[in-house]
Amino acid sequence: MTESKNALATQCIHAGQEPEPITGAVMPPVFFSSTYIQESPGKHKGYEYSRTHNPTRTALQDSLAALEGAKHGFAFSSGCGAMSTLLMCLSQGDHVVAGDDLYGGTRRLMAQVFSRFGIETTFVDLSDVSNLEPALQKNTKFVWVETPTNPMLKLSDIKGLAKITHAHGAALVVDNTFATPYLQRPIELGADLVVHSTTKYLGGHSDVIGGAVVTNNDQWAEQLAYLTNAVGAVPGPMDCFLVLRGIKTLAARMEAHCLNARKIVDFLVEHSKVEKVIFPGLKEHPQYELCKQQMAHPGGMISFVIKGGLEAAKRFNESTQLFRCAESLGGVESLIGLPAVMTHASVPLKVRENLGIVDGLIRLSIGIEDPIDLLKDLGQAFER
Ligand code: P1T
Repeated sequence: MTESKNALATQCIHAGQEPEPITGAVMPPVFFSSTYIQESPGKHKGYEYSRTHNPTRTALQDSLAALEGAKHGFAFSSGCGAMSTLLMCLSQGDHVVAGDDLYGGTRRLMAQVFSRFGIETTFVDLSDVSNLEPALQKNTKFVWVETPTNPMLKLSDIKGLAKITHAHGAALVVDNTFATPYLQRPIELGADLVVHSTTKYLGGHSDVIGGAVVTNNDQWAEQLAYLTNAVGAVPGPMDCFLVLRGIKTLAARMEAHCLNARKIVDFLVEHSKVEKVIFPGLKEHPQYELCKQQMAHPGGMISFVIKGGLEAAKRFNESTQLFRCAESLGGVESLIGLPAVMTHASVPLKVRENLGIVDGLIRLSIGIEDPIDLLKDLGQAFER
């Protein structure tokens, strides 16, 4: 028998999702119980209280860990809840080096919230590995990147960063939300911890908010288990079920997102009203070669700069019909947004300007509709 070509597609459907032992239910049941009977005080079946453990959450955590090739998975109530809990593994006086282009809420968490507790973050462009060493301090505990980044789609060399991070005795955290384990497996490349907003491609249908952290490292897992319970940013069982259901079709959806994105990129690069297209699968992209090595496909996200600045960009966002103007990404439906005004409004203007998050920058999350309809929609919006 030949080897399977797409083992991950199978894992998406089966990993962590064993039939329920009592009834044989093929889908993991949604266990709404907040508490579990104890035969005698302290004697139970592994579940005592749903903040600590819940069987539907266990199924999701096992699935997420398997997909990322990790031993341990932890699910949270949102991507921000996952990141907050992970940052709480640090202590006052610890330091983080983070990529300079991050989801606005991630930067806000580090720069505005954790800084108040004495955890400082230095933001540097980690698409260039040589920028890491000078930013490291004696007290650096985490090196934290998104790759691809939100919204500039910069890539970081995970292997290269892991080497330097580990030589320094720190841990590499990779936010794999944009790529998903279907396109990129950071743990195999040396990352210690992988973060997700499961709200996005993993959930896949824009109907749930969730987050996750996975790791192969037993010590980090122990801390995360402790903090999951101590902090309590846990998802409800129905949310876990929705993410699990989304994961089942991840492979099929990602293939469609990627195919559609490629067609839309080809259209945009030719369009006279487009100043610049940012997509890691374009030869002009600074990390085009890295993309080919590190990712199975460049993904389903595209950023582009429209000619005419803020007014043109706003009008374009108002003019699309299939592309809904909304925050978020990674759902089956195509979304359009203006990072400077929406997802990255909390990033200081100077920082935005330095990063290239200009007023005319438009971010597209390419859905799985018929690509012809998506192209027609963009075409008519340009006409307007
Ligand atoms: O929204 P939440 O589930 O809390 O996840 C936060 C988050 C973390 N990491 C990345 C890379 C993200 O893009 C996000 C959330 N991003 C959006 C809502 C957005 O529209 O970009």
